[in-house]
Amino acid sequence: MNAHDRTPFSLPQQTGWAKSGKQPSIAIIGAGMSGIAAVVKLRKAGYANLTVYEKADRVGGTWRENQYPGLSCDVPSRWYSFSFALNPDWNYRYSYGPEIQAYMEKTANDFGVTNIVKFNTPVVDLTYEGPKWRLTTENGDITHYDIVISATGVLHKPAHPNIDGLETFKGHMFHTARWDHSVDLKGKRVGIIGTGSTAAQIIGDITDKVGAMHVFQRTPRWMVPLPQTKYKAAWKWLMRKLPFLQRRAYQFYFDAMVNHFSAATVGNQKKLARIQQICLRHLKKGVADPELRAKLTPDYKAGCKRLIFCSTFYPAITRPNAHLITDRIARITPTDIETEDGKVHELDALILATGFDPTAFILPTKVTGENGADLGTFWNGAPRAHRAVSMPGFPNFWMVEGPTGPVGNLSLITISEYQIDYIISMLDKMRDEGLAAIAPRQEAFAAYNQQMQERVPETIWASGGCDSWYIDKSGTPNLYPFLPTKYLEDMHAPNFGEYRLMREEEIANCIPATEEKALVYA
Ligand code: NA7
Repeated sequence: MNAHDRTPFSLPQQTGWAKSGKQPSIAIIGAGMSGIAAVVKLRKAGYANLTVYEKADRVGGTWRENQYPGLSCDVPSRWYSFSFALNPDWNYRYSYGPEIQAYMEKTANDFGVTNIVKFNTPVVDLTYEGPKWRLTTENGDITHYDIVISATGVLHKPAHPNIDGLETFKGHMFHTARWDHSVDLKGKRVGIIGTGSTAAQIIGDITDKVGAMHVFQRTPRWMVPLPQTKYKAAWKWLMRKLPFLQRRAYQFYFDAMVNHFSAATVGNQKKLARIQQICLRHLKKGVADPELRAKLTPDYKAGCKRLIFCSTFYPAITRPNAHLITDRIARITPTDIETEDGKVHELDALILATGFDPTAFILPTKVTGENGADLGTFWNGAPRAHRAVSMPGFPNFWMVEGPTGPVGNLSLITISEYQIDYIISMLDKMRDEGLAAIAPRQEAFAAYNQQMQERVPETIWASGGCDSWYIDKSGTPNLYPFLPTKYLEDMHAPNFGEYRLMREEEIANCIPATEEKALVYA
């Protein structure tokens, strides 16, 4: 069956939640892009008993949280769209943050998602009481669900640098994901630590407005120019009148990014060399001063760290008020940053563009699976999942954008949608066969991850000679090492042999009952 075409919900006369004559109760954690897509797709598939928990007061996830100047998406808008809500009205080929946030909110409203979200309600604890999950919110409310879907996103926990004296700084200081809009940076001496995608966009946007921009670079980055275009009204009209053009455009960008950038990162040396040439040409064209250019030239291969798509950084860093500092930071004092060469850089404001904890996923929510297994301990700083969506020992717990899924220069919306379809296939299986729980088999999980582990050395993330946030405590990149199209094909047709398909009797036999469980099922 095509995973995108679902039959309406029907009740089989078997065991499990289906037998009770009810729909499964499903908790979705997170009202960002993945959470919105999950609600829309689950409903379309006939699963309507849905509750979304959101820690903040609005939908949008990363697009709600990140509000820094210059914020934009480096994946083309026509692909960075929900397949069920293509948008003829995108204003730019690469959308800016506020427009994407507005699109997220509009989609959530149009598809009736917003009204089932419990806002300002962080989930602090999830405990498996087979076959249900006990969900506890920060304010102490407890509810039991048949299914939990974690849609918390990947990069949401800001990483703060461990630099001597950081906390003593007396000027304005904030992480890029917690932008302080009350601070007017106009004319100020601004420092920024980090030169990733976020920093590049900020530097490109604000350098001409601030007094001085001090960029503290630990590692230079490869940058591809971003071919930005503003769409004309006539083009939007055409897209609206001929929706197949939107689908064509979606597919065009999908193919272009996967065939070039993804192919390069997973081992196509020719394409990789071509990307490096593009970056070098961009750098040469953008930075005339050989000394500055040398400082901005990475000593590792393009694609090893996530490629930056940005055309505003080089014009900004070459401005007279911009200063690229490559000496290591020695310490931070109340008024300045001192570098190891002994120089003192006085600052009014300090921006921490130091990225995120990529190993958090749903953590710090405490997740306890079968027999008391703790998810944080199970991952131990190197998160792994079966097909990026589930873990052995955590039945009926599914992740969207979980560990080892394809990320990088691609539309995560597409990946999320396939993962949600896959999860729906699992629910259909439960419904059709009256199952009480599903979890991946330990051996299937191990074999899947072993296969990835063996392929990883061929990727540029492992062989490119760099350190990056892709590499976790295991010392290897925590990424899908094949072409994303392979992942999507595999996700299209689940192999149920990889899973423990459990009936209620089996669960009662292996899960220790708790007092609360006794109450719930009394
Ligand atoms: P990134 O890509 O993780 O970049 C973080 C930057 O901060 C990077 O340049 C780091 O240098 C630098 N950094 C981190 N810690 C320190 C310390 N202690 N001292 C100096 N410099 C430091 O985060 P972004 O927010 O730019 O991008 C995150 C993702 O968001 C991006 O990949 C897209 O998917 C969207 P390093 O390179 O480690 O030497």
